[in-house]
Amino acid sequence: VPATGLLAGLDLLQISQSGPVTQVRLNRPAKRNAINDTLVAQLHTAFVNLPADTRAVVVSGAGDHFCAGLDLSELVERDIHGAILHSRGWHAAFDAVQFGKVPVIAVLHGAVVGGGLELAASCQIRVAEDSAYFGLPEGQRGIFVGGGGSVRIPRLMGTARMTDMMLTGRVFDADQGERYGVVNYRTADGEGLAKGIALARKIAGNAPMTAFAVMHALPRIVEMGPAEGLFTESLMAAAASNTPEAQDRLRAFLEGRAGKVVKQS
Ligand code: 1HE
Repeated sequence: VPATGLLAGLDLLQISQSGPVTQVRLNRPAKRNAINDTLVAQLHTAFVNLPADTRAVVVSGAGDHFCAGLDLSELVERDIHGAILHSRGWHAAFDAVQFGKVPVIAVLHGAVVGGGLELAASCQIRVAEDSAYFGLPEGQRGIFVGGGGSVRIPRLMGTARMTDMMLTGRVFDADQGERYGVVNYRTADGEGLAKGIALARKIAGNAPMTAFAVMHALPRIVEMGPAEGLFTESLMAAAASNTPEAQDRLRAFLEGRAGKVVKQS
């Protein structure tokens, strides 16, 4: 069903809900979903105002490309202070994606470049169709990443690969994206959304507290020293296992009512 209220008023996004899964589609295909000030603000608004019963989000792009990155027509005429504030606005929006209420799956096709790759890197899981390709044309445009790319992208593909992309304009295809840690799942063209929704439904079937811990505790723990990380892990584990849902799930397994772990092809 289409979104209502505040979310329905976001004209550069197409937001719809199917049970626990909310879909957020960048909807500016004539400009290849380039992210202008309005779109970044609408992404921020959408992610802090997700419907209360949403348990997972799927982000995708309308048209032939996921996202062409920053809207270059808006880059002109910003002084240094304005440029810092602009970048900080992207940080706030993409933080709302990464550290919001529920996990986010990006479904990628066509160009996933510049700020589009920064948005994809803010999501917890990335699905790429055959057509997807990854670039950081900031180098060619005479600018630098400003949407969190220097923090998030090296954590996926490594600093050396990102440096190469930015210095030489190297573009990676979907297979390289998978090999280099950017892409979790690969599909044929036209099948990414179904895969993303299936994954979102799996996530929605798990305990929300576990999903929250994975989203919020894990990326922070990996940045900590080992002693702080282990201590934080213990606190998070204690909180997660003391929820009624965890107790129910543990009992269900012990009574033979829950699925076993099975090998997947
Ligand atoms: C745009 C943008 C854009 C398309 N800003 N208008 N990003 C880039 O450097 C990527 C620039 N875009 C491209 O390389 C290509 O457009 C694509 C490979 C993404 C798609 O190619 P194609 O042939 O399908 O489309 P097109 O004909 O190039 O573009 C269609 C229209 O979208 C055209 O406008 P029109 O009015 O002439 O129809 C393009 O001008 C427009 N368009 N991309 C503005 N990016 C927080 S810092 C982040 C820094 C960055 O992201 S830098 C990377 C910017």
